[in-house]
Amino acid sequence: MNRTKDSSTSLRIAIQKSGRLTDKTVSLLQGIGIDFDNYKRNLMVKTRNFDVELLLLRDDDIPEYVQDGVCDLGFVGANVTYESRADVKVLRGLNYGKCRLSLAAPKNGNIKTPQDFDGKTVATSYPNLTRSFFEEQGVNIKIVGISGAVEIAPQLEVADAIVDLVSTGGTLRANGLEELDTILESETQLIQTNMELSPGKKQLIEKFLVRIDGYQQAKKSRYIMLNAPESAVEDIKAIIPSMRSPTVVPLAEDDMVAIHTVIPLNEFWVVMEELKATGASDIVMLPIESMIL
Ligand code: PRT
Ligand code: ZN
Repeated sequence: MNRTKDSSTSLRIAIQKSGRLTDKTVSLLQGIGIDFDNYKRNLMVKTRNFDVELLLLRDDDIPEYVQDGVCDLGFVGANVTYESRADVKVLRGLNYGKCRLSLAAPKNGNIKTPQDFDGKTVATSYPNLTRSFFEEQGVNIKIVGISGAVEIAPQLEVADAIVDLVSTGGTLRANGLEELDTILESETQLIQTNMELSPGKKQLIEKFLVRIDGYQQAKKSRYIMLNAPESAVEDIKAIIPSMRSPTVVPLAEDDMVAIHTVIPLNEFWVVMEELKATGASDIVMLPIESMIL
């Protein structure tokens, strides 16, 4: 079946109106050059310089809006998309809004493994993911659907244990619960409708993805500049895990050069220490706005 719902040429993108994902999603969109304002007051905003309309929604509604083609793309947590079972394509994992959907039970109780859940009552806002997990384990549970404050359910004796999102684990600890196993590792994803899109929209999505990839790469990288004796250049090249060969520029001072290159952020401190040992000095690290490879 060739389902089509493609009345306009602008890409329509769903983002969370107000919540944990909003600021980072808005920063990402602005970081890839999509210009808009008033997103806090309106449900739909037009962008100025890219043919995109943003629809501001509750996160729970996003997978379905994308599935039905009301929106072409959406930014939403994997936890929400997988729980919804919406028929959508995942285009990118976006490395923010990270959390995990975990099993937890009272610390001083006798539930310690998924098998110990057999015959127990489990409170969760994620009944579908919870049911599938326990079915796969061959464990019989009763689910109590709760939409908020799931972690107090055991204290209220509404349930024996819970399945909920965890990021630092602070909420579980504060409620005397122990994390036992993980059902899903989640992050914000860019999802796309499976409805047939016009060639114009497909092209826009391609452009959009190139920008997102550049933005993501830039976030993980730093531009570094340093001065060094010319005699150390070969040693320095061996240390720097550069994308390509670094730029080496002679300095006015005799036998000194400036070296510029890009390195992965997570290698900066180790690389910096090794560089200093070669005689490098004046090492400067700068964030990068975007990077098109
Ligand atoms: O109003 P709307 O429906 O749009 O928003 P919401 O209230 O349903 O969701 P929101 O804004 O709270 O979260 C949006 C998304 O952020 C989630 O769907 C996840 O993908 C992601 N995310 C990342 C989290 C967390 N981390 C998180 N820690 N969502 C919720 N939590 C909650 C969790 O439910 C628990 O109550 O934080 C508490 C645990 O946190 P820690 O740090 O104490 O472990
Ligand atoms: Zn929600």
